[in-house]
Amino acid sequence: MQISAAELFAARLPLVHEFETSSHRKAYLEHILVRVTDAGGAVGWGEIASPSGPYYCAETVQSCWHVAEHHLLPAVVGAGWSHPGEVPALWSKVRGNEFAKAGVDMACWDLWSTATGVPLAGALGGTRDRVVAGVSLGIEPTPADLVAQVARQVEAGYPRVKLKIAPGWDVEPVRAVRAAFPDLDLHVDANGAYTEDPDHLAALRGLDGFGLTMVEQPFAPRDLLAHARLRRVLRTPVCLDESVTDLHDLRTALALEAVAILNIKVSRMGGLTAAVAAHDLARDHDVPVWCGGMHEFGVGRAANVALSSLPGFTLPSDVSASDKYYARDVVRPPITADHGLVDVPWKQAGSGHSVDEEFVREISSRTARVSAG
Ligand code: OSB
Ligand code: MG
Repeated sequence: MQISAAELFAARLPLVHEFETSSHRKAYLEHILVRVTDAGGAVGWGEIASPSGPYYCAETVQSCWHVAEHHLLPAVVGAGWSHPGEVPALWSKVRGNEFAKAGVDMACWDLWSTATGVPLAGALGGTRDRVVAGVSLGIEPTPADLVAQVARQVEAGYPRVKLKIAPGWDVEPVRAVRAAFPDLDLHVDANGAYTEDPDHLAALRGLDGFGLTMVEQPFAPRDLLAHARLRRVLRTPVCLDESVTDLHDLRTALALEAVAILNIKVSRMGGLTAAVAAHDLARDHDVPVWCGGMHEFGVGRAANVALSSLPGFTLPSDVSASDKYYARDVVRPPITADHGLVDVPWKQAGSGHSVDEEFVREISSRTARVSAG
């Protein structure tokens, strides 16, 4: 396989409901869509779902654009490869920049599975027909607002809800949600906002009695030792997100016993190739995994669904329907959920969703093209 040209689109979609995390608040998202073509005219799409600012990780939309245009695509365009698993080796000299890598890696998987006529889920080693979807809810003005948001999602059929927490927004809102929904599969995600200060540890201990499925990324990404220590004092399983950006991180976390559950994000791991490898390693260590999201548009969302069909993804994934976030998605059909279940498209080659290219061009403020020669 040989990619003859690649295009980048900085595409913007408004969010149907503003989303607030421990670090910031947003009303629309701008993601970079990657379109690759081979000499035969086959097309593959990927999504660089970086947040705009460097708060979740060090990358930004601008840094991803730069790295994709000047470092990743020049390494890939014109190069020969026979399986997408070989693609990351083409940019092995580029350190970090996982979100940028993920979008290009994803486009190559989509191209290859489309061109060879296999469903993306099958190409990745998936086995499930349907994926259980969970939703992620941001910080709301009051606990009552949050309970109302949870009620909406439970009514929509989602069986698992994750709540963003931050110091000052933890025990009280979780108590309110738990009181309203005693049996709901509920977990919390702190995006690294806590430290081992006594106040913070008291709040984390205060969450331990609510029967949460996990507490996700309480401490800073590099602080694996604090996560290992917390595991020894909490009953609630500790899940890692930001801490694990590659297989080395995961091996270290496993050796330190800092991880009970792993959130695998295609973006954070640098692509589908790495995400599958992380799944395999976690599975070898009996660590359950689930697929996290970055509020992906349909391109990245479809890749998340395909990935979630692998056998180690035994916990609900953040693969809610497109319409939870966007009134109109960039793919046709959009991703839909029925009673919290998303069908894995096994009948079509590739991701099973085609990109509405006219719409993508309409919502893009910037494009770039890299071609061979
Ligand atoms: O930590 O999981 C996270 C969104 C932006 C940054 C970090 C996170 C998230 C989510 C998104 O929770 C969930 C989704 O895409 O459905
Ligand atoms: Mg998270």
